[in-house]
Amino acid sequence: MKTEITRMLGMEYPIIQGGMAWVAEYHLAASVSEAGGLGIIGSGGAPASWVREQIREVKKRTAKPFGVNLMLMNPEADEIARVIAEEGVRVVTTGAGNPEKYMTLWKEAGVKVIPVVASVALAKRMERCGADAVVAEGTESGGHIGETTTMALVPQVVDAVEIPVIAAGGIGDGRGVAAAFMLGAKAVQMGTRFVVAKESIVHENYKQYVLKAKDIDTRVTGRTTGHPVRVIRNKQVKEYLKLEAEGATLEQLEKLTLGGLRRAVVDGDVDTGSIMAGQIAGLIREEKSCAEILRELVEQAENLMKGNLFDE
Ligand code: TUI
Repeated sequence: MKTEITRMLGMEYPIIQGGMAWVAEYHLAASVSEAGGLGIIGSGGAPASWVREQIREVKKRTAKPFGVNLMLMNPEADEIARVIAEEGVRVVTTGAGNPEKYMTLWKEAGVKVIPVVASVALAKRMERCGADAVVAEGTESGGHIGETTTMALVPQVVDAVEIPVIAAGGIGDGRGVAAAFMLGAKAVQMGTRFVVAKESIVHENYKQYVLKAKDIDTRVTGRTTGHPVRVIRNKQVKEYLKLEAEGATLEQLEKLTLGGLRRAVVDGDVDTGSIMAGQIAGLIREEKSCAEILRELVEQAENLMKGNLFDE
């Protein structure tokens, strides 16, 4: 499955692991890269010193390419952008904003820049300022999301830009991978599938929530605050949505979610924590190693793309 993206980034398979805050640390990133995909360290809200350590830990574990995701609302985003350039990271993805101001720094350091976008407008703008590719992320995704579904967003972004497009949101197995290729994507990015990888350090309680989730179990909090975030429903989400419907202030709402992702991922507090996951959680039933996940994805997608679509 060689594509423009596997050639550009030097990995075996066109599969990129999402840069999930608190989840995408060096164990997961190194395992995905070592298995032939592209592992990503997720900076989330972490300090720049943490990101530097994580990069060095991945380098100790694999000689294969890996990337770093810069979450642009991070208060240390400027420092992290410099760490990425200094440490010779090959690929950077960005989320939750517009990374334009870091473009020159990264291009001069030879870093491939792949902004995550949720609209055609931002994809075009990113291409104009020198992005090497974009991830078009549909609203099925977990965490901070846009409005448009993957099915509708990906072909529209593909038609709007010349650079290669990577599809994300709602992809959980080889059928999703093949479908993304049919929409014109040159690779996929998957988050939820890797949350429950054997190598993922996510608390067991969190993994169980993902593994037991049904198709209708995610909710979007923060639609009224301008920061919509998809999570698996729990006690806290019920309370949040009730307050939001009653017109609570941003301050009241933020009190509920402050530190919520850490509580869920690290402490396993699945009652008051934020269990970020995509709508595809309902499809994911088993914990598997990154190597198994990648092998199955590729095998299933290749088989489908050979044209073995129908019963007879
Ligand atoms: O960034 C993500 N997903 C994330 S970031 C995150 S950390 C967080 N934690 C708690 C609360 C909120 C966030 C969790 N999940 N995905 C990429 C993504 N980017 N999705 C949507 C966007 C986006 C949205 C608007 C990108 C740019 C944008 O507008 C930029 C502009 O200036 O026009």
